[in-house]
Amino acid sequence: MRCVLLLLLSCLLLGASEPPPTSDIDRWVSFFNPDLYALAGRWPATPIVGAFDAPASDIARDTARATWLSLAVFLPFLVLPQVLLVWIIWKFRDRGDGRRAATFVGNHTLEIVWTAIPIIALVIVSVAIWDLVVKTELPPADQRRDMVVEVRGKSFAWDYKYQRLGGERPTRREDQIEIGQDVAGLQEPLVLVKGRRVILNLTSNDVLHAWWVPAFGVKKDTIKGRYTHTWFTPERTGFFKGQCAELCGQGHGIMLISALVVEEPEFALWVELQRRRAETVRTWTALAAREVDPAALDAAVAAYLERGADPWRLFALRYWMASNLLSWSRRPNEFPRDPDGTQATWIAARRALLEEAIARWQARGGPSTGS
Ligand SMILES: [Cu+2]
Repeated sequence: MRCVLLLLLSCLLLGASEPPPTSDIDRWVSFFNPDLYALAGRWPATPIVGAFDAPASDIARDTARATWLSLAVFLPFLVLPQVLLVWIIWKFRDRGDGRRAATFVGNHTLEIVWTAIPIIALVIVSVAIWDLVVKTELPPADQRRDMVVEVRGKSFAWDYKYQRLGGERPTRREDQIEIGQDVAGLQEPLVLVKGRRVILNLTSNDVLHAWWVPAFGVKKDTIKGRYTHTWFTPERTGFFKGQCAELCGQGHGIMLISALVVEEPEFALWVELQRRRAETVRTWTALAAREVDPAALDAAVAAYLERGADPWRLFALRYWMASNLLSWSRRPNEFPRDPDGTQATWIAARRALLEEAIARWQARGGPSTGS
């Protein structure tokens, strides 16, 4: 009865009508962090795209449009003089008939024309991009429903703190999620909601960095000791890559950024997973040991489940162990290989150990026999 009530409560909280996707752990791990599946080797394989070909935010869309307009207006200024130059060189070439080149000094009409035309071009572009300039320089007036994230650059990774999740629900203290690098030190993606404006407050722990995701159309320096700000509204779901855009040291080239834009129900699921994450650390410590001690694993699983064994908590435990194992297995130098095993079999074996520990806990009768 208690489990059913907890499940109903979870469903209400999540706005979902279905039980948690317990049987589909791998799909959700890959959904929330595609980089973990991107490559069998060390480096994430998803490319950085989207500045002009597939903008994914309001700012990026407007920036792409402004860039194409500028190009269309200013390209003739690049092309026309070159065409004229080639034509004049050919037309007035030395024909060997002794004619001398004519010289001119000053032509007011010509000077007025070649001053006026660029001014008109600049005015056309300025008028067209005025709204975008204002939008990117002035903070949004009404931020009550916005997501607010603190972005912290450090050599050579990014930490994120969700100061506000945004949307209709007020953000509770436990919802102030902090993410950054996972158990294996791999950069975690920033997770955003389609259609929900996000305000980034950026700073740095050390040197200058710059948070740049081309598909969102924003690039902002992070500076130690002060905050810079930028904002945009993601308009497409998907996985978008970027990277540090301020030369910051030896690891600058691998200071990658990934951002995942999801719909509201998936974001609610992600929040629920994050809220339970810290509680899974003990189980992970037991499961990641070179030699798993079944007693220690049983104790860790019991400690976690005794605080609540509803399907969402079980889902969160399985999710984080699957995610951690996958990430951990991508450390080729430190990966604890079985003598004759592969990473996949190692992952499967560890997940089987977890399932056995859960089964033993359930066989013991759950919370009532745990104490
Ligand atoms: Cu850098």
